[in-house]
Formats: sequence, C-alpha cells, structure tokens
Amino acid sequence: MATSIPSNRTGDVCDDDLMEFTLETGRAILSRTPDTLRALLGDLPEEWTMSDEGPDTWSPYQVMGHLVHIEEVDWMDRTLVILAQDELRTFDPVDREAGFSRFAGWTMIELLDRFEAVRSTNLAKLDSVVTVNDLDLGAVHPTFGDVTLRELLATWVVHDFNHLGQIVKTMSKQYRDAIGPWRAFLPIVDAE
Ligand code: NI
Repeated sequence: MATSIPSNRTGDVCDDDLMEFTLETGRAILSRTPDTLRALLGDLPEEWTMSDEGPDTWSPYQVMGHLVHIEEVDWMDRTLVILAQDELRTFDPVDREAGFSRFAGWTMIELLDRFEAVRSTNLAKLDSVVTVNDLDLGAVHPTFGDVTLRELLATWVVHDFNHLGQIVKTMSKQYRDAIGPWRAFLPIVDAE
C-alpha cells in the first residue's frame, strides 16, 4: 500500500511551512551576503563578471553596482521614513540603474569592499533603531501603496537572494553551448 503523502510535501512550499520574517532570521542572511558575493565574484576572470545575457540584461559587475547603490539609498532610508511616522511617509522612487554610472570604472573588488562596508553600517543602524515592536509600522510605496516595515525588511533579504540568483544564472548561461547535451538537465541556462 502506498504511503499517503502529507499535503504539505507535494511540491510547492505550503503556506504552513513558510517562515515569518524576524529580525534574527533576516539578519542571518543580510550579514553574510557580502561574504557570499566576495566568494563568488572576487578575483574572478572578467569573462565571468562582465558578460550579460543579451540586450537589457545585467552582467554580474552591473548587478554589483546596482546592489551598492540600492544599499546606499533604499533600505535604511525607507526604514527611517517608516519609523518617523510623519504625516507624509511616502517613499521616494529609486533609480535601479543609477549605480551603473555612479560606480563606472570601479573594480569588482572596490564594489565588493564598498558593499560590505555599507551593509555593515546599515545593519548596525538597523540594530540601533528597529525593535520587534516596529515591524508592523507602515508607509506608502510609490507603486504598491501601503507596505509595512516587516515587508520592507523581508524584501531586503529576498532582494539579496534575487540578485545572487541572477548572478548565478547569468554566469551559467555563458556555458550554455559548452555543456552540450546536458543542457536538457540544466534548466538554469534557459531560465528567463
Ligand atoms: Ni534589485
């Protein structure tokens, strides 16, 4: 007789299994992303770091410029807007590509160093200004409308994952032809 499979083991992660955002679990990722990026990209040949996926896509080098820029202007600025709870607590829009020109000419190591420094400063600030009691405070996002600090900080974490995934995907695609017939087993090289 077949063993019945619990409904939460059938594929997609069931809602019951999903993590709630906490400062502790979020911080566990945020604090290690600089090392993860450095291990992945530091001293890597430029064939890996400067290649993109075609028009309107970003190379790992461009992703690093974006990550540093967003680290400087987005997460803690918006956290402070929420904490202030002023009448007009609407976020300013962020230019996602502003980092490309701002950091033009920087080496990969300089970008990794800058990201590590700004992330460290931001986490120290987070520790000093945010408590668990603040997480349900809200503000108005220019596109999404009402958002909470809990959602913003969880997004900070997944934004790291999103760009790590993007970097790995972009690099994987450089070997799309090199892997020959194994392409059928490696969906990352054909992922959007
Ligand atoms: Ni981004």
